[in-house]
Amino acid sequence: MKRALVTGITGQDGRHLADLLTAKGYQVFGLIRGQANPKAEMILDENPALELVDGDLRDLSSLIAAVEQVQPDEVYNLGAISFVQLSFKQAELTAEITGLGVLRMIEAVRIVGGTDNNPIRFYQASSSEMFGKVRETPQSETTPFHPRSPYGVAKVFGHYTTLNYREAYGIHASSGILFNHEGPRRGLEFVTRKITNSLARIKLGLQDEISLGNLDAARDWGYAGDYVEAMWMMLQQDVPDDYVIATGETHTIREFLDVAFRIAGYDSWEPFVKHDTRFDRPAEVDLLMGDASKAKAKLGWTPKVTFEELVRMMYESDLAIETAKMEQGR
Ligand code: NAP
Ligand code: G4F
Repeated sequence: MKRALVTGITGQDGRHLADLLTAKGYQVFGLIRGQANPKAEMILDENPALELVDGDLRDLSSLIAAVEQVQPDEVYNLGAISFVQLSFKQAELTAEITGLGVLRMIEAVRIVGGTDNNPIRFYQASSSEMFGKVRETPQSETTPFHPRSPYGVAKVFGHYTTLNYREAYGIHASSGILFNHEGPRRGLEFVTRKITNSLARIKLGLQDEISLGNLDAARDWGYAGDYVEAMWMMLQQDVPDDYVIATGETHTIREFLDVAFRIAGYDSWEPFVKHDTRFDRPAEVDLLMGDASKAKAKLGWTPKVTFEELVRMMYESDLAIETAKMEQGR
């Protein structure tokens, strides 16, 4: 039975990856931080086969202890402050966790190492935010980086740290440059889930409007369940490498609103959306669109869920959640 250690286990991707690896017969260990992390119960209910191990990406000795305890075949480093807007307000903490956290996690892998004939394989959750003010469209593995947020800057550090440990120490370390991926488990702070959840509440008469920032930014949005498969595929390759994972399609926030409100049975979203400058960013990433042809050729990976299917899945899930809450009087 293969053993995997996943950081960021309580996050959207950690939960999808735990399900995928468990279904593949892995024993999955999730790194959990804090004294009594409120999300621990929820993820254990969701996946009872999961085991939790204490640790924090700010604390190297806790990471070494976790790797020693688990003796993993594969480590997936998904833990981060992942909300770009928060990274502008807490830049130092973002550098500490999203940036230096990668160095600590891969250093723990280097120190513990695994056995000579079974060295630990490492996956780093890199991001399309690294492309920032994009130099070309679509963006591929060879597109230069120009990050536009403390989060993007920290991810560039983590990305090059992964590459450096691969070259310097021969670690089987791969980096997935993932474009935005969403789904019903997406945090409510991100724009897609904020829209589908607010829309469900509008439909049920619980809310009147949605306050949003820049509606003109365009993103390459895929489904998180498809994207965690690519993470696993990268670690099954003989040779570690970096891969862009994306759908190759881009849509603005306006287009997301068009599709979501149409699915919910409205002719127009304009009467329900108001602009709130609190959601504008000091520097914006205007357009992301990925070229995942390397992942298709080498990993055999392609996305399955379409943009419309994704929006529908998220809206229907939020409608069911909000209806259940309403019926329970919450
Ligand atoms: P997410 O839902 O925000 O989850 C972040 C996870 O990081 C949570 O489990 C959180 O744990 C954990 N974490 C935060 N600080 C930590 C610390 N000090 N020590 C250990 N763990 C810590 O993010 P996601 O959407 O699943 O994304 C997973 C990874 O992929 C992140 O690195 C993100 O930056 C990257 N990424 C995401 C996307 C995307 O579109 N989703 C695209 C490209 C890259 P708590 O619950 O305890 O806070
Ligand atoms: O949903 P977002 O917050 O995602 P963003 O900034 O693209 O970052 C996500 O994807 C990255 C991959 O490219 C990940 F690395 C990162 O961890 C995260 O998962 O914002 C998307 C767009 C932005 O242009 C933002 O300005 O939506 C715009 N937006 C407009 N109004 C808003 C809002 N974003 C949020 N969160 N909330 C708003 O009210």
